Amino acid sequence: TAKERTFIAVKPDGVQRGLVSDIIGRFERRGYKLVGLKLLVPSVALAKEHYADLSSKPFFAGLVDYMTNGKAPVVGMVWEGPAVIKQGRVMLGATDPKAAGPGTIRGDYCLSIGRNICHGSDSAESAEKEISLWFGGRGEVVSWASNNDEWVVS
Ligand code: YYY
Ligand code: MG
Repeated sequence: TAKERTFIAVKPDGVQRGLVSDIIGRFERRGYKLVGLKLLVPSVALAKEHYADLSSKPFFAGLVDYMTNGKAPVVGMVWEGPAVIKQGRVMLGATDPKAAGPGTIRGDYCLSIGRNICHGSDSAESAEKEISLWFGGRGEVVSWASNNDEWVVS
């Protein structure tokens, strides 16, 4: 639906490399609406919960350290619009950047699965879980009417 929401994050390598504006810009220009935005070094508990499905994987400890060690923060976002969960994943590109096509964020800017610069929810269930995990506080996700709405969605 037009009100579908997803959680998109720029990971520490994306922040360190100065790719925040590009990644935000791609979603903005597509016509999606920014309804949540924050910069933070996530706690270990938050990162572990965010990646709970991967806790048995050999790369889990390294993944949590990379996200939480504070060498750079994470930019967490909530984007809203038609099919944004699926299209957000398409815009990110394949998890392994070596398989990501040109025109995708990962295909354009990175080379290694362990430094793939961005995150996007992979389903309605994970979007709901991740938005409430990263944006717990009252008013942190903002519903607003864009003047572009009638020109983007009909
Ligand atoms: O959702 P997505 O980020 O595309 O991939 P996931 O399978 O959920 O894995 C999360 C995260 O873990 C991935 O973005 C990089 C890292 N990772 C890794 O370092 N090595 C792997 N073999 C698989 C995933
Ligand atoms: Mg995932």
